Amino acid sequence: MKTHLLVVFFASLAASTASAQLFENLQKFANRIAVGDPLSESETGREGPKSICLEDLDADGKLDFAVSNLDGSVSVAFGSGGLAFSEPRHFPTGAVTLRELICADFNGDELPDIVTAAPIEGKIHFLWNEGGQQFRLGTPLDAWEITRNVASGDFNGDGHLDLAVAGR
Ligand SMILES: [Ca+2]
Ligand SMILES: [Ca+2]
Ligand SMILES: [Ca+2]
Repeated sequence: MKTHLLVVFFASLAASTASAQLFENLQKFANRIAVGDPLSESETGREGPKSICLEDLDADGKLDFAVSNLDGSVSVAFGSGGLAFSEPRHFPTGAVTLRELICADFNGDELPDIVTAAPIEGKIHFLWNEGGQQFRLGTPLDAWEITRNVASGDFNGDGHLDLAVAGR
């Protein structure tokens, strides 16, 4: 079964008309975008999104999104303005499955990278943003099993992003 993301914009909602506008938006924004690597569907039958980040990944001034999938892939769709997005591109990580992902510039080249947690292998995977809508799978970091959550921040104040990981 395909899993989709539904993009709904809430910015225009007013309290008194929230229900009606939400319904209208659900109709209007039924631009559901299939995610998950279709090549892995028959193999695992577990495609589906687990986590999403919003970021201008290709530096064109339009918001894009990346989704980590149950099938171990990361899907990236590039915004083309308004409600339109490109067909998602799928980047396998080699992980059996993924949980949380975040988008942030971890190598300081001003291009947001994608970091995601692989709970079964206990690894953190990096998709380095090479520009031009290209990502390169990096060497994973060893964490521990059931690593599900990741967060970023500059913990030691040296100007470089650090990574926090939560697992069992
Ligand atoms: Ca963009
Ligand atoms: Ca980067
Ligand atoms: Ca730091």
